[in-house]
Amino acid sequence: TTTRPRVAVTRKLPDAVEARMSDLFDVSLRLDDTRMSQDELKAAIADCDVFVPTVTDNINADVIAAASSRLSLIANFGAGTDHIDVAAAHKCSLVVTNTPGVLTEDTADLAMAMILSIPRRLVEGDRRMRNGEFDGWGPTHMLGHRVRGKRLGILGMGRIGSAVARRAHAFGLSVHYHNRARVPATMERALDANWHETLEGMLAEIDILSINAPLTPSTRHLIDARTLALMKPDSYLVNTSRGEIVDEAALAEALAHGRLAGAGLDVYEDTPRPHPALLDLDNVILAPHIGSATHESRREMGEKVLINIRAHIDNHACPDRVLPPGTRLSLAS
Ligand code: 8YV
Repeated sequence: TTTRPRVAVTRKLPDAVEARMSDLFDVSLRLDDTRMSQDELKAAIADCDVFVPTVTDNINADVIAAASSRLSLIANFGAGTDHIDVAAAHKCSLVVTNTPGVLTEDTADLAMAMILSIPRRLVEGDRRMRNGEFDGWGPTHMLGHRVRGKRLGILGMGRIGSAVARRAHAFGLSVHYHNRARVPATMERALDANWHETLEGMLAEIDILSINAPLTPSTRHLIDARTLALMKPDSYLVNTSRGEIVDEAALAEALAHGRLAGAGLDVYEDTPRPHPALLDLDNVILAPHIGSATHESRREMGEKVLINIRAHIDNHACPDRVLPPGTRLSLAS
C-alpha cells in the first residue's frame, strides 16, 4: 500500500468535510474549536505534506520557514489569502490554493441584506423592540431611506461584486463600480454597471458603498478619513470583504458626527473586536464574519480544498492556484 499524504488542518472543519478528508488522506484533525498559536502553526506545518489553514491563521514567512521539505501545498479553506505570505510560499516552491466561487452567492446575499436593512434601520428596530421601546406606530417614527432609485457603488468588481450588482438591479439600484482594471465591455453591459476610473469620483456620486475587494497593499485603508469625507452625509457603507480596507477609527468618527448615515460590517481591522466607538452607534450593523457561513458554502469550500489537494497529489494543475502578487500572466516576453 502507498502511504497516504499527510494533511494538517488548523481549525475544526464541518463534520462532512472532516469525514471525507479522513477517507482520502491521513489527517490530523482538530478536536477543539480554537485557533492555533504561531508555535502550534509551526509544529503543524512541520509535520505534513499538505497544510490547510483558514483566515484566522497568520501564515507569514516565519511559519512557512518551519515547513518540512515534505510540504508542497498550502490549500487554504477560504477565498481570501491575505493572511498567507504567498510570495514566501512561492519562493519555497509551495503551491497555494483557495476556494473561490462556492461562497460568492452567500457573501453577496449578506451584502445585499445589509444594503436593504441599514437604510431601513431593521436591526436598530429589533433592538428597540427587545428593549421595550416600541409604544405604537407613528407617522414620523423610525424613518429610514428608500433603497429603490439610489446609486450603489461597488468597490471591487470580481465574482462577489458582480453577484451584488445582479441583486442590486432587482431592488432598483443603479450600479456603479471602481476596480483596479475596467472589466470587459460584455461584462459591464451584462451587469449594467457604470465604470468610475477613480474611487474618489465614484464616492462623491453614490448613496451606498459595497466593498468587495481583496485585501492587498493597495487596498489597505483605501477607505480612510480622506476618502470618507468625499461620501455624501446621507450615504451608507457595507463591508463584507476585509476589515483592513477601511480605517475603522475614521469610519466610527464619520458615523458619530453624521458625516455618514450608517454602516454594515462583517469584517474588522482588529478581528474579532470592532472599534469600541462603533458599539455605541445605532446606525451600524455588526456581523461576526458570516459572509460564507452557510452549511452549503462551508461544505463546498471543503470540497474545493479536497479537489485542489487531489489534483496536486495526482500531479495535475490545481484548479484554484493562487499566484504571488505581480506574477505576469501575459504572453509578452
Ligand atoms: C471564510 C472568507 O469565513 O473566504 C474568505 O475569504 O473570509 C470566509 O469565507 C474564511 O476565509 C475561512 O477561512
